[in-house]
Amino acid sequence: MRRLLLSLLLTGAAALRAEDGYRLWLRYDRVADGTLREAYVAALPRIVLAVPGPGDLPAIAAARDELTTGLSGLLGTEVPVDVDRSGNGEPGDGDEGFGLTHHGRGAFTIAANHGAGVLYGAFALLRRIQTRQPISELDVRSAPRIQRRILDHWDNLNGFVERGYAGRSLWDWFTLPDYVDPRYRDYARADASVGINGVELTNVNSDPLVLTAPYLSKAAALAGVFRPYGIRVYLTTRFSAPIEIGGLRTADPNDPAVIGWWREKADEIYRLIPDFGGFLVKANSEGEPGPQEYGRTHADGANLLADALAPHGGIVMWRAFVYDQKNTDDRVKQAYTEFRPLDGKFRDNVVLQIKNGPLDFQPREPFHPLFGAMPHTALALEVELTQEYLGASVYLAYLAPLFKECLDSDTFRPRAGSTVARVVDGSLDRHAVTAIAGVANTGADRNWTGHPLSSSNWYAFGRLAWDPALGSDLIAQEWIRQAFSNDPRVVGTMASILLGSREVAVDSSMPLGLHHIMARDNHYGPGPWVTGGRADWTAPYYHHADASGLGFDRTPTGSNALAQYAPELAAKWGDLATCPDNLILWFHHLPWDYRMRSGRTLWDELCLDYQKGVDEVRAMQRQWGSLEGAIDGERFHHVEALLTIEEREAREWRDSCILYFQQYSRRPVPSGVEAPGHTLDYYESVHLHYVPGAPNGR
Ligand code: BDP
Repeated sequence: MRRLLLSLLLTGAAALRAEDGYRLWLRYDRVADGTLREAYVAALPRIVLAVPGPGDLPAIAAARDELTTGLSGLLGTEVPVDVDRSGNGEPGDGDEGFGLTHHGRGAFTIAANHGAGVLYGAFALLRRIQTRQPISELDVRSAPRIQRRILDHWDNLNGFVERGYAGRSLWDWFTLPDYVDPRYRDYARADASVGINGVELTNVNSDPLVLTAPYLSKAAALAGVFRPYGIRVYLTTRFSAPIEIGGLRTADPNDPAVIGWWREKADEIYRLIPDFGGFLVKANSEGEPGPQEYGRTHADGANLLADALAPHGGIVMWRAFVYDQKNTDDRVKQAYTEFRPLDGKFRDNVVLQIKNGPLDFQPREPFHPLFGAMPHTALALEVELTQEYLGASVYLAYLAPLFKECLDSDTFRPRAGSTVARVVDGSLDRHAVTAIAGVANTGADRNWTGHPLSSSNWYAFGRLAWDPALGSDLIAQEWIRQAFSNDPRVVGTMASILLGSREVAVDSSMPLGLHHIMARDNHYGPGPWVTGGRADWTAPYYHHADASGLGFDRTPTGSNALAQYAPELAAKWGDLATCPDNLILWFHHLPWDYRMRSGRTLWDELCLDYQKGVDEVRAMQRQWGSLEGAIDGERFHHVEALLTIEEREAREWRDSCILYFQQYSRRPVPSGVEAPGHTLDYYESVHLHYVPGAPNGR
């Protein structure tokens, strides 16, 4: 009896062991089921890393280290790891692919053409064991569908992370390059474990200082830590850098001195960082300088940098997030208008980097029309992992469904089946470079991403970048099993919470295709009343609430943004009978009494959607509550508290938006919607100070 009690206590203690989240999905805790553990041990008498030819030693060492740490944790035994350079093993797959083969009782082989593939194979094997999949008789191959899988860190040199909600920057620029925080290596391990092979270190609103010699040597130190993990470093560049740090009088892309300056700068960078990835550029957007100041095009600007990088194999990721307050056309149309005529005018080593939607990372947008409009240009997808418009690191929002929504969208160009994923992975138009970027959600918080569940977005981004065909559900389950538990009840409950969470965020903040009605500057919380300043940063610009109804008319009677899509989509979204409810107010201005599919009026539906958002958060709270005791207390209580905030704020969104729109609808709130907690005046007066990640602080 005493022994039973003791063992119960011990199991309980193990289950409830404090977890601060630092280990992410690389926890490598012992496989508790003895039979299963023995089966893994039996299948792994030794591991052979088969990689032909010499070289790649750091990557192979990294793979070996990870296997040693991982397997001794998971299996409690040392598995010998040998390297076979003979080239006799199974061939690998491309530069980064790998094969995992188990030949009966013999060795387990991880085969690849290069070190990076071996490393990815090692992580894949560890993932299999961590998620309790069988490995005996295994024979699988895997290779990434997209070449450059990059995290963009919007980190400033002063340590502040723009739109970062997980603390200060991971990069301690001040002490680099002398002090190299061991955390940089753990960061690289996490990236490599999901196949991320590029790290763009700095904010798109760029500080030219990063291109000066002292900072380049700091970047080089980071590149040195990342290199064994197959990761290249990229930097943002400020277009006016030749003036600011080069002492030139112009940054005109046609000026010979400017051309020479960039060439020399590229040479200098490559002397320090021989495998430097390239530049990410935000130009002529939101006040950033660019080629248009000199009467040149975006292509001229991009090609200037591309030519400087080309001799070294570097690329330019030129951002299509471009709009101008002086342009009176619908903001969501402006990037297409600007860039489409430039199709085919970019160098081969330029990738045009396009946000998933045409506005700006809203909770829901249709895909960006440029994905179907530039067959002669390499196009990269940019998604935002950091939850700028989805409740910072306070709301629970698993974003794989959002990323997938874009990747799986059919552009219908040139024909049906031409999904964004196929545009981005190059299978449609075969470009020299393919790339995908995620705006990172990491920071110096102990658990890396602030909300204990939002490292799932980091994980999901990497997995989808490797293979856009993977399902959100599978990815969620993998992550839960590794980051939390293999207990089927935990996996099932948590997966159900994660998979629904993005839709909850939509329902509770911007349902039915509403967009850009958040608070000014910090983008946190409701702000349908935000006016003043530049029009395209106000809310009424987007919701068009008036006595006649609500929504942005983007059909031919309005801005006709629809015309930027293939005729199949223009027809589908333009017709109220076929436009899905979740985009209806994105494309249409509808009367308050418009009959929705549900049979309810638009007004009633809107109110009930906001109520649904609140109810759904409460349902998540109940589901989460059922996990108490099944997962560690530290993370359990952290999420529990954040859900309490999310529920309170879902009520604020509901009450303030309903009261605000009611001024125009002049209709009673339908039954089933709870009474508001405060008056509209109160909500409009709420001013949050120092929301993390807000560039202006207040
Ligand atoms: C907006 C952010 C801003 C970024 C900008 C961008 O509010 O902080 O600089 O996107 O992507 O959503 O350049």
